[in-house]
Amino acid sequence: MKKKHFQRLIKDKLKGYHLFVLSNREPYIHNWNEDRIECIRPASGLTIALDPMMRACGGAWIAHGSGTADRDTVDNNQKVRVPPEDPQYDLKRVWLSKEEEEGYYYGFSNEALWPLCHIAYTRPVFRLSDWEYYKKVNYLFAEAILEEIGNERPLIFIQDYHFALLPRIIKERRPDALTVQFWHIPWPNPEAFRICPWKKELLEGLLGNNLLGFHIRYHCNNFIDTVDRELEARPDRERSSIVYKGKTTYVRHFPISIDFDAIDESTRKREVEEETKRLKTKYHLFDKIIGVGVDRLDYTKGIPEKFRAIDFFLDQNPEYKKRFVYIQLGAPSREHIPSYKQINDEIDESVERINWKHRTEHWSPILFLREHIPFLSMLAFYKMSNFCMVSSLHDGMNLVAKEYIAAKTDSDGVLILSRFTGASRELNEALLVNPYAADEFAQTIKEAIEMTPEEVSRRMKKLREIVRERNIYRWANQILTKAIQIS
Ligand code: GDG
Repeated sequence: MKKKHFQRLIKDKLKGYHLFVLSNREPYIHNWNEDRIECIRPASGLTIALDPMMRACGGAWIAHGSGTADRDTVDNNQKVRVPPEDPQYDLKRVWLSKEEEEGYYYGFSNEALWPLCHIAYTRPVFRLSDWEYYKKVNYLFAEAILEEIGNERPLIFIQDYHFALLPRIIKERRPDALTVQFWHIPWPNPEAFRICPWKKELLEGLLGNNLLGFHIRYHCNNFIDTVDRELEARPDRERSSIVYKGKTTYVRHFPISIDFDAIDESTRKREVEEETKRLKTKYHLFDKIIGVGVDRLDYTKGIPEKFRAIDFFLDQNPEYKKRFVYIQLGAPSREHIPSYKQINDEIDESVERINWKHRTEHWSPILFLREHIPFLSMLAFYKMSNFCMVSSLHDGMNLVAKEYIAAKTDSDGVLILSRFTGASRELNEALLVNPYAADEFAQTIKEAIEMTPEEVSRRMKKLREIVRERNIYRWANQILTKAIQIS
């Protein structure tokens, strides 16, 4: 679906509704840089995905104001028009104290719910104080929205696991609100979920939604099974819905995607070509077989597993020494949570060990760049690479896999993709791997490198057709269309 087509369609469908998007992370952050204010776009799948939809529809996006200059850029209603270069919608900021942010965001959202929903063998931490802050912040965000609701019927599109309680709070005050929530991470099976001490409150909160979306059918089924186990509710598996206290919540899957055309066009720019040359010179990459990976530094992304596979690959195929470089881009994330410190240490340790083991005087196999790199440089890395590795141990969707495909304008790259990502359900022409199985993973790296150019091109062309067609506009259109249909 083309952006323009989507804009026309959705404007028409949303007549009579006032659209609100709600997420923890802002789509635009204002920061002080010495005596100048600069605006950045953060590295998060969901903000990158939803900004194009808001640009198309207008309305208000409500999010936590986290930038050092955020307070200096809002009006009296805590709002600023964005995008800065071409304002098209309101960003309303909610302010949190350090304690609130610590308890709600780092604590309950990311030390309890994140590991609870991802089966990556990191234990969730359930602290009563974090839970209290989570409840409080859900109320704060609900207030911020309720202040904005006017006479038009509100359509509130809630993002993610930070706001499981919010739909019920809104519904108590505004029963006419149409609430839709998209859960960007997996939903685990009932056995995994049952350990949460506040499981009933979370489920009741989510059942305040008219429509609840997940990336894949499997997560919908897990959610319905969990509700069936924990609450006196009536699940209807045929219609994929749940009736609880007389109200119906529809549960549907909507695989999220990217703005294919925007990435495709950006990658064709001369700046990206120039950046490719600059990076190849800087890191001595001419004449090398190049692998690339882009991840937030998170224990669910399977980064040490990639390094282990490279170690195996070089042990088994020493003829590739000096001819091959794997570049891992890692944007720092949630750094002061202990499990994240641990994964960062583990990554450093394994890069050091594997590079030491295989290195020669002028060559090391892994180039690890721990930084948030500019978008165009990321495209340049994609463009120059022979293959990309996405090795998540568990991932709702994974947008990097789709971005890589969109950036491969010459169809000259292979995608190696973990079977445990939502993306693997759609991207059949990728080489699918189990990241835990280092030997199989190493074999797959070899297969990617040795694949004939014809086969590389055949696979990538098919992948590009899939992602071009199933893009972010189709995703947004499908969710909003469904919401309006059931309202
Ligand atoms: C969650 C779910 C789901 C990363 N490093 C840099 C950078 N990035 C960008 C990527 C991509 C995004 O961040 C990461 O998105 P993912 O989808 O891969 O992963 P999560 O952040 O875990 O997202 C996930 C997603 O929500 C959407 O529903 O797919 O399953 O976990 O867009 O490009 N961007 C730049 N520099 C970096 O260094 N510019």
